[in-house]
Amino acid sequence: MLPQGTGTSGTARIDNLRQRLKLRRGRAFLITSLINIRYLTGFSGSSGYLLITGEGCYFFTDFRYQEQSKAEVVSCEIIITKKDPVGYIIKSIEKKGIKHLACEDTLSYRQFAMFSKKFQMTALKDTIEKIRLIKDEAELWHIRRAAKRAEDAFIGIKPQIKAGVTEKAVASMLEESLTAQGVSNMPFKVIAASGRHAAMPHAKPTDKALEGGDLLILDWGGESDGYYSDMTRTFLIAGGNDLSKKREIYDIVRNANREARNSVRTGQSAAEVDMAARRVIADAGYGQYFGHSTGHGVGIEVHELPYISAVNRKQKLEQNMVFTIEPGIYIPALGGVRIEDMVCVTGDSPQMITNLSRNLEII
Ligand SMILES: [Mn+2]
Repeated sequence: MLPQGTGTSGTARIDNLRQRLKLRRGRAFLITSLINIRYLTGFSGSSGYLLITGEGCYFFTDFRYQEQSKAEVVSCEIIITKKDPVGYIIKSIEKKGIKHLACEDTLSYRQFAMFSKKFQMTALKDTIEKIRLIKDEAELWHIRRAAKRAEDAFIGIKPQIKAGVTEKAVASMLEESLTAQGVSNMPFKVIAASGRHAAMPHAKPTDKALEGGDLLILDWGGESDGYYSDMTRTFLIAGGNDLSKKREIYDIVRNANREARNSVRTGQSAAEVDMAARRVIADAGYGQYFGHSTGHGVGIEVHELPYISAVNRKQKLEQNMVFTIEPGIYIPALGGVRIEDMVCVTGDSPQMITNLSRNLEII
């Protein structure tokens, strides 16, 4: 199923990390984020610590994961901890002659305090997250498959979305359809927001039935082997009258989405992509109704680097970064529109990961 020779091995990722860290004797990096541990080693369990030294790589877990870690963890020595894993790990790190220990800045304060008693500590921010920014071919393959599953899941239930059906029913149909497509772990609960609820970017589905003239925002994601996708489409429910403002904001958001996608190229800043979308909406007079940033990275987390926001001037886009473009306009009482796509940065124009039509559909 996977393309061959794609460089997805944990060895390559750990080597890459070690090169960046330039660990000297007596120094090590302790990784505690399970998501980063999964990225580096393949371990998918719920308890583990990863220690990288200049020479070696050590994965600590407890007896529950003895067999699983043997099957999953590549290129690390596996150490099964006894009771009190942190105490055990501290002793083991001391034995290696480590004096300076770097940790991730997400380490809990309680554990930070325990390690601080024995080691000189440094907290590192986003070290592995920055490596995760650039997707390799195997990762892109899974992200594309996740998006395909999400689109197929939607196409399967689309005929059943119509006036009279509740938001909750739409959301649960789509979730069942995602499961049927092979999605085993949804990135988030499906958002189905209609009518005035569509003015809330992250509304929870309710018992409200879809009514003629409602804008319906559907935001959903797929998954493939731990990699996620994320997309949003907005529909108009057939019926109702005086739809001119709804059509107007739809066209503006669609133009903003297109302008932002057209601005994606290697070397461009994330802030410029945000501005490309924001300019269209502000020029049309709706700037105050677009209160969130334009996008976010997607991979083994559904929200990860890079953040496509106006403040992210220093983040330059590079080949094989994957993120969303999701401008929106939300007007209290009227409703809202969001059109969210996923792109992969490629040279001067991005490759689209999501492909469902962006034309206004009346259903
Ligand atoms: Mn999103």
